[in-house]
Amino acid sequence: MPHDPVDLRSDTVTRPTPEMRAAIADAVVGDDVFGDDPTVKELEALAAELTGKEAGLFVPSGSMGNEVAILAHTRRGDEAIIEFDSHIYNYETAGPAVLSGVQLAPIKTERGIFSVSDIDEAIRPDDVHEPVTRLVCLENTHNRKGGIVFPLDRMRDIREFTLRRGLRSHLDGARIFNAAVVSGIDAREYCATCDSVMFCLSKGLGAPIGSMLVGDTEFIRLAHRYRKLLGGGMRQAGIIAAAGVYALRHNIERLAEDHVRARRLAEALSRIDTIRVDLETVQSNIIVVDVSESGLTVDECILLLEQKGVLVVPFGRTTIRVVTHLDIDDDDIEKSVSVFEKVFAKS
Ligand code: TLP
Repeated sequence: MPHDPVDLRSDTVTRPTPEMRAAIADAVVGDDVFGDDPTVKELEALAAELTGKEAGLFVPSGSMGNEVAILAHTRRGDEAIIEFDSHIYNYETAGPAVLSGVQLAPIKTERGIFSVSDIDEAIRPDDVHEPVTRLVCLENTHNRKGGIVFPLDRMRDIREFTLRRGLRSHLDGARIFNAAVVSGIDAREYCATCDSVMFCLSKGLGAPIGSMLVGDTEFIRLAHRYRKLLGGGMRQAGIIAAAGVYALRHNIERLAEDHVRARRLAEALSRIDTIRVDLETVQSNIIVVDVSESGLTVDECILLLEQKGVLVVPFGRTTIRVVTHLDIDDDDIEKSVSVFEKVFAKS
């Protein structure tokens, strides 16, 4: 019998554990569009509490959470300042342009962390020819930059600046609990630096479906309307919210295990001569591997790794991404190291 492959494509691939499935089976449900689902309400209250915000909204996906936030913060013709390699700019199928009529002003950075002066330079003057700068979006941890943590003091500086300049701010915190666990800083501290935060239940936290949007009561009231507009009003959603409640109660602290395994794997990969890993960026559960010196294309690398039982994804023209998560154990790390060593051995 061939073994299951080691699936390092994303932390989205986790499957609910028997305990989480039991929580799903026992969920008390109602029609959430009527506001009747107690489990959804419990999840929204718990998300608000853990992020230090007034209110929460359960959304089907992280992308919908980000797009609902942009709809709620902006008007057509506005501009939002954002990092060049961010998820919103690269992977949400031009959602801000299509849904909000908002233009993005991307800032290029080396490691995903921009500064107050970067924002200052990107702000538009009050000129009839130009869009109105309305919103700043941050991402923490930063996916394409290898799971790097946006430092809290930098986020606080940005908060002080955006408030002073009358700008709104949104945090794509799909993996904000990874950032909190890496740094030992309460997620509330990070979330206090932005008006709204989206975080995912369906990534490292191990739930099958769903993300949360949190912010003040007025923002969430508006977001609720936009979620409905996008078709995100769900009925007996307590079935999936129960997995989210379980994830928030049981799976936050254990993210540290994913980080230790990612670090171990990254260090082993960095010792292979034909590939490159920037160990500085390996702070959480994501590793970006540069294969440009391997003599193989990204597609060839992926195929060879897959044939030997390790799944990864392409992540640019010369890089692949490797992600640790709840379903990856120490044996999987050992197996992955030996497969990478074979595939990338100098011929
Ligand atoms: N990221 C996915 C892919 O879409 C790339 C992944 O495998 O990492 N923000 C960030 C920072 C994300 O990484 C993702 C998903 C999202 C938002 C969107 O979440 P979903 O997939 O639930 O829409």
